[in-house]
Amino acid sequence: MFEVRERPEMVERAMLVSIYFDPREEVEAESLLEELHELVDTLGINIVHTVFYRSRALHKQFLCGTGKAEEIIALAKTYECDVIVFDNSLAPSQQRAWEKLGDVAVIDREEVILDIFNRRAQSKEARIQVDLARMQYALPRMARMWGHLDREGGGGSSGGGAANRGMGEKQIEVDRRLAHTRIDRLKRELEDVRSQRKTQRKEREKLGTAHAAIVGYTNSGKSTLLNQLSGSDVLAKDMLFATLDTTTRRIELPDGQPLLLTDTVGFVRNLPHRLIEAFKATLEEAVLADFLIHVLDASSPEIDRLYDTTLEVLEELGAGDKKIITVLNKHDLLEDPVQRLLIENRYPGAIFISASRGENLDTLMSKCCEALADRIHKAYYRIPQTRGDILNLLHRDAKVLSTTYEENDILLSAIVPAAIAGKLEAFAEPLPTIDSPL
Ligand SMILES: Nc1nc2c(ncn2[C@@H]2O[C@H](COP(=O)(O)OP(=O)(O)OP(=O)(O)O)[C@@H](O)[C@H]2O)c(=O)[nH]1
Ligand SMILES: [Mg+2]
Repeated sequence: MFEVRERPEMVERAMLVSIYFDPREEVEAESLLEELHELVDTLGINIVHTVFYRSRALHKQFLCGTGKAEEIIALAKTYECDVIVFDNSLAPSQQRAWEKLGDVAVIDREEVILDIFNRRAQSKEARIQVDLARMQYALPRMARMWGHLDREGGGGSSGGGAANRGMGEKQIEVDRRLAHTRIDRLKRELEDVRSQRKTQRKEREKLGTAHAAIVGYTNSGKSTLLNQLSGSDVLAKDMLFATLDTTTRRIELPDGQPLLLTDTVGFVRNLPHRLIEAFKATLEEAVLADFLIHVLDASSPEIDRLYDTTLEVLEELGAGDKKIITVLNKHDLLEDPVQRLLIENRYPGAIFISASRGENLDTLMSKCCEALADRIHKAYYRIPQTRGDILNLLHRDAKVLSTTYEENDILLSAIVPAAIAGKLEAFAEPLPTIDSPL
């Protein structure tokens, strides 16, 4: 693959840095730093030191003052770090300034997340989306490559610097153009993915089956829940961003109604906006579902922040006003009854469950039925004339719109309430697209 940036192939020893400015940000910054720790762990990089620092003012070049920046670089040298990872988001110029100052690779939270996504992406769709986000991230940072070229060239010979600089400039121009071309191509490919998804969705809509999406913070237990409810085996693992592809499974609700359940990509605080943008094709499933199941890790001390993050991302996706069933997962890990009570009060109407142990899932299923209670949809059926029972049911509980006969079958279009859709599903036909009787 065409790489726009040069990076050390193997980074092994990392130093984490978080700089905050307002004392009121301290608690949040600290918990974000802990999460960065987990994210970097996920990449298999050793963390040998951490700097958590409050700067009294925001400095343009290094975020903090030059003196502190030099101190941080000296620490990185002492600990023999080959990469400094900032929790703060760094502008391309800041990243360059730090790398120049320390002669060490410098990345930020966004790049860490992009790297994790890059490793996890498997399907073609996920690959395109991750590649697009990475290219867009890399583009304004391409001048960094410059530095590398420059250093390499300038190393031995004096006087060769200018020529090398010229080559570097030319190279960067070529790379930029290539990057733009690639971004355009990825965008086109993504459009194709979107239209394929649209077609698939239309097929589903024709059958009128209800659809719910499982959303929530990464590692909250979404895939485990889908697996438990549908008996499938989506990878569910104690790691961040185990799932990058949506998986849809069909389950049956207690009232007999079928429900399509989609597992989605987990969210994280400060999820790079461009990743949300890039993953829109995948995340659209959440926007278009009839309702959402929000899985929260009730055992996390950060539960409120996890909750807020998910709602913020949903808002950003345009799914902020969806009907949401909140489940408080991992209740088996909640030992303190006071804590449990606090959570219960904080999230009225939410259901404590354990996805891994399969506990209280029947309550969740009833809630799903309730969520669909007032759902009606148009459907089209082919019913053998011998099935008087089904015909009676339709005439009694649905609104029949049209009836035609075809050999021994009756073709019917009707507006059907969710409660009886399950019983009729075996007779459902795709809605005819031409000469629709509806
Ligand atoms: N104790 C306990 N652990 C659980 C429960 N549900 C899930 N887990 C564990 O939590 C971890 C994450 O589960 P996943 O289902 O992969 O989480 P996810 O939300 O799909 O995560 P991403 O795909 O990374 O967003 C796994 O190790 C699960 O075994 C639960 O009810 N109790
Ligand atoms: Mg998952």
